[in-house]
Amino acid sequence: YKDSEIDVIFVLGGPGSGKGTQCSRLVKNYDFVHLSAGDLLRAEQANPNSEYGSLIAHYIKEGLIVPQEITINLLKNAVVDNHKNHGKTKFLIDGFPRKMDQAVSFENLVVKSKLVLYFECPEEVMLQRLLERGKTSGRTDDNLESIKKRFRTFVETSMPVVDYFGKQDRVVKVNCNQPVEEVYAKVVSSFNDRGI
Ligand code: UP5
Ligand code: MG
Repeated sequence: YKDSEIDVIFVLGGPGSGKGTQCSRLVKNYDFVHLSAGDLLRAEQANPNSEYGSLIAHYIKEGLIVPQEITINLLKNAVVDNHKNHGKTKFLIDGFPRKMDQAVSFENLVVKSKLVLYFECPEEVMLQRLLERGKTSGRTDDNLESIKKRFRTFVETSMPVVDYFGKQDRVVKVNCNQPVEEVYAKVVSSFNDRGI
């Protein structure tokens, strides 16, 4: 896609920082399509016809990044489908890219992101949220052991992506250790500032 054809916003932040929560709020007030890379991977994993089911299950439980070809393909198909068949032009891509190779490939293969929203949150806060959610989420990675691995992957592998975009002045950082409504208000005002 050309930059002018579709708008993509990457939504990044540690596990449990509130990416999904804020994206759900945003789609109510803006004409965005919300694409969560994690949700797409979980759906692919649950598809009995997929050849990647057991591979994805393993990576998610271990808090590791699934090989980029799989994730980029799922995202690209979702963007193209929404654009071609539903005329959608604005996308929130939640939880992606979380490794440098993905960032470079996606921007080369699909489109350059207009903005990166980064939710900053202390680990203790994210840990409490995820343990609480784990009581009912059914997610195989919402347990202490997997959560620790996810935190580690975030620090070692995903933060360099945020820093890379930061150096290009494309990141809006939002402190998300606050009630959902307050975080949301900050997101909206940062969008207003940037004419989104
Ligand atoms: N909550 C949210 N905001 C709150 C607030 N302001 N105050 C109080 N509570 C708040 O929120 C988490 C919980 O916190 C919820 O219970 C919520 O109510 C509460 P949520 O909005 O779900 O946070 P989110 O950041 O979306 O957390 P999530 O667990 O989804 O983040 P992850 O990044 O860990 O999960 P994701 O689904 O993106 O990825 C899962 C795995 O998939 C990865 O670990 C990886 O193995 C794999 N993956 C890849 O391999 N490649 C990819 O590109 C993407 C994923
Ligand atoms: Mg999420």
